[in-house]
Amino acid sequence: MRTQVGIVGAGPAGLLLSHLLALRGVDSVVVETRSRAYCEARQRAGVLEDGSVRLLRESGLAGRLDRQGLEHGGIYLQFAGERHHIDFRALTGGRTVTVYAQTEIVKDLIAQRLADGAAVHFDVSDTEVDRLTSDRPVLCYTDADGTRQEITCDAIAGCDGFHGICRPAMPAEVLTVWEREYPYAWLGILADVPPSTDELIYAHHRNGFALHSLRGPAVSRLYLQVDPAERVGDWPDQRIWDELARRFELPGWELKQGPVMDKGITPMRSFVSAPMRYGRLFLAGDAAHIVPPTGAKGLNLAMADVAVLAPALDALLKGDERPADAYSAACLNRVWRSTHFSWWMTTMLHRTPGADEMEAELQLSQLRYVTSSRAAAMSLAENYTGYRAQPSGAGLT
Ligand code: RFL
Ligand code: PHB
Repeated sequence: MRTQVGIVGAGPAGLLLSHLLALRGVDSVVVETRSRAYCEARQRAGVLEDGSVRLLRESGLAGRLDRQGLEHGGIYLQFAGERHHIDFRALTGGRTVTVYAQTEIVKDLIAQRLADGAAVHFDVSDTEVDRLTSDRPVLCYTDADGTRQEITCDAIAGCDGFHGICRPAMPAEVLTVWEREYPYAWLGILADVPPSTDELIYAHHRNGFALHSLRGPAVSRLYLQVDPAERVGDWPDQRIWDELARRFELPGWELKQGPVMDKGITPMRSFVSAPMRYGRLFLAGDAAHIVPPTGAKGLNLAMADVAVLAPALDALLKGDERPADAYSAACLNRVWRSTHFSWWMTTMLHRTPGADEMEAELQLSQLRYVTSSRAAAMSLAENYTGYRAQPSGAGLT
């Protein structure tokens, strides 16, 4: 078999790349180990930067997003028994974020790719990539019927997430890796109950961090900081609701409870691997970098990577190598900004097990600063809604 771009992984990065390439007349084949149903049900991110919304709109993918997405003009930061609003619109000249679940984006992308007649192969196994430094790299896999397939490509995109096979296919000596694991995890639930808040609440509490997010007028998404060694079975529903109520407690405010539809524990890590290219293999999204979810950045980074990669691959196939050569550096600039912001939000809001009282006081001082200084609040708002570097250095030099 033959295609122009072989894409490993049908997450947001791989599916969106396939669509953006098609808009440019470039053929691709997407291979995915999981089933379509699994990809469409996996509970993950929920917050889109305005740049990500614009990208989806400009590429004709925002029909349902525009009807069902919820535009949010800020977040709440809660600490020391008080809840403070950070007003993104006022602080950033009108910028907002949109709450629209990653699962919905994945459903929209799969439906669009299949309607356009694209090749998206689910339920594959034993994916391999080879001949990466030639101009005909190959993508091999066993299809759902058990037949071994080999696709000759012009380029391969590794969009196969943190545990995929593409990053390990690069020789270890060409890669530099930066990694930090945090001593806590998130227990996330999806609950069949209207949100108890109009905007997301990020709460600092002695027992640990909590986040109140949402999925629509009737569905809430909530997270609790837990020990990474804990199992979902350690957390019966009522224990979760009691702990959430404790961490969000505020006089005159009540957390509405309802049936829990999904429950999962996610470890927290920062990870960057560079360069994001080896020969004709290009990494995008979680395959190249992971951020802890406190900054709501992972999905946005994955989308931003493929927005750079699609035109770079198009140019490469037409004989111009320069955008492909610039791909890694162009992405890593944004990746490191998001890595720093996500680390900063995470360490400001979580309780390190065994930490001394100094940690809590430093966090509270930073939270008071962010909620009382316009300059500090503006920095948070600018990063949360999506930082775009000013080529001029914003007149600072
Ligand atoms: P994905 O979504 O992991 O997709 C990779 C796909 O590759 C497949 N795969 C393979 N396919 C073929 N052959 C192989 N050998 C393969 N190995 C793997 C996998 O099955 C999978 O389908 O990566 P992608 O596309 O780079 O997308 C990244 C995002 O999923 C991720 O960054 C976000 O979900 C992170 N994240 C958040 N990001 C945000 O921007 N805003 C948020 O609010 C936000 N909240 C979150 C999050 C992630 C979370 N978890 C569960 C990690 C909240 C949570 C709890
Ligand atoms: C979510 O809605 O799943 C969500 C929102 C904000 C975050 C992380 C996750 O920082």
